Amino acid sequence: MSNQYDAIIIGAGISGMYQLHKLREQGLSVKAFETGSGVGGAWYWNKYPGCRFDSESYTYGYSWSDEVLQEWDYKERFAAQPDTERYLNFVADKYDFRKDIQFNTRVTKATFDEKNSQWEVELDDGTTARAEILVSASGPLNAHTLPRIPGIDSFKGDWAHTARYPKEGFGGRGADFSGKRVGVIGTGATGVQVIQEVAKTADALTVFQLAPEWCAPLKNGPISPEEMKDIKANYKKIFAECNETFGAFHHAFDERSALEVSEEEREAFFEKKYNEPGFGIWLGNFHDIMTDSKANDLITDFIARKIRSRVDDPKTAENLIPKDHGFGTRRVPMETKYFECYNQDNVQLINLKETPIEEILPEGVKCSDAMYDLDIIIYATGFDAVTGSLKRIDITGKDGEKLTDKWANGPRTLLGMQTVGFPNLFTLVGPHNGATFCNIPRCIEQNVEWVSDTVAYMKKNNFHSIEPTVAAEDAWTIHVDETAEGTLFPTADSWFMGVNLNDPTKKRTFMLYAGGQQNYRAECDKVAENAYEGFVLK
Ligand code: NA7
Repeated sequence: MSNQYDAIIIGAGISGMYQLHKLREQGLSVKAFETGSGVGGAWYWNKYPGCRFDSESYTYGYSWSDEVLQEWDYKERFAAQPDTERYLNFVADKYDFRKDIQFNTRVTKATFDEKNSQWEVELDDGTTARAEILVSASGPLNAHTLPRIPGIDSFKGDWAHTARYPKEGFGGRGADFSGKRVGVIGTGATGVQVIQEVAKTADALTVFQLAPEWCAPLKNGPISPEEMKDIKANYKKIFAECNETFGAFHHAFDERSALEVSEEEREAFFEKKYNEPGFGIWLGNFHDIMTDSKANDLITDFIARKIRSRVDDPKTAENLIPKDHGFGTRRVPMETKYFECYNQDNVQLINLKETPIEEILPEGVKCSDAMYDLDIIIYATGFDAVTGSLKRIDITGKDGEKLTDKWANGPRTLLGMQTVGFPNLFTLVGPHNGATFCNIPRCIEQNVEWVSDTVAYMKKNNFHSIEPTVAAEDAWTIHVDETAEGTLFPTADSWFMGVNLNDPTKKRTFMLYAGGQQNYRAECDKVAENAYEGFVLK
């Protein structure tokens, strides 16, 4: 059986839901297919203890619905996962999204039918569906990766990757780990959130750390009803301010160089930023900390001193200080008393660079020097970032070309929205896209609106196919790489750089657009204003 639509959307997270809304507004027949049983994407899947925003809550929601803005109250400056999942369900209910979403359904295959200029998707229930427009809204951090450790399946206790953590916790105990010996593998943004939560109740928590991160304080706190009232009156201004900054966060880089101010002034500024809520220490710092290695050395040294001052045992402190990359060149995990966890008797840190994991046994984790018996293992080992969720679908474009083959040496795109040979396929928050390094809903709205306007333009002008030119794709791909070279990001291995030690086939290449979301937005607008220059419309 084949179901015919004007557009098919893969995924019903923040981007999929808004894309559904915008295309439905145009009177198109639209269907979204979602693997999960509910809406929310990342906020549906990531139910691990301690999961919450690093973006200020009131900058994160959809800006397109005044009703939602006025009806939803945030209780915390950085909302926890259950609140965000509730919020996204509230929006889905209000706009009756569910009637056009088929849940519990994975898109396994997508094939372009050149003759009819249509995509046919195959679903894991054995059915197919067709549409002229195919929008992937499958998320940049969705395809989770487990470590390649011998014996991983032999563990007899409870275990989960953070992105598939059981909703009710192990044994229905939520975040109560009393009486349990817990191991956490991975210390990125997720691992840090998990560790500080598990440390509160576990009898014993063993952290298996491959590489420490430059974490900084989140400074979460409540939002009072009065503050919320004020926020509601100022949403327009808040979103406009976000849209003026590099990453669409409510933090803008300081125009001064870290090198031009006196030592006292610099130290006082770093201290102020360290004590402010959110990403200000990273994205509201001196503008050159991300582009000039001398400026970066100064903030790196400041954060190292902070870690030393917060961790009692000097050897543990040194193990928690990154030695191979500067502050901010990888994603900065935001923490709440994270470093103080290591001063507790129930928490121990294992430096896997010194004593690597050899295997996982039924009783726990065996490192080169010792065996750690465990009841629970939590894998916070990250994702096949940005391209992973696309790679897991067997996507075939013109002339039988596979997307995985085309991107075998790294993605090639125009604006991170489309790739040559795959007409009418739009990749929201895809590789090379300005939305991927961003306070994500702010940039998702830009992505979705651009795609919606493009589809409307096609309909109005009776075009049935859109695809980049090879020259425009080459130019954008080179621009993405050159823009990254102007920053310090390529100096570190990270998921920004496509590095994932659990997937050795992945090439080291910059996956995002580092030119700032304002510039990205301007580039997209310019293309549309110039009748989609760089694209072939037929
Ligand atoms: P990340 O940031 O990719 O972190 C994964 C962590 O897991 C990181 O510390 C890895 O060390 C570690 N890891 C990965 N594989 C292994 C193995 N095999 N053994 C031990 N440790 C391992 O994922 P997160 O979920 O924390 O965050 C992803 C994004 O979600 C984050 O940036 C936010 O934007 C939201 P490594 O770094 O590879 O040395």
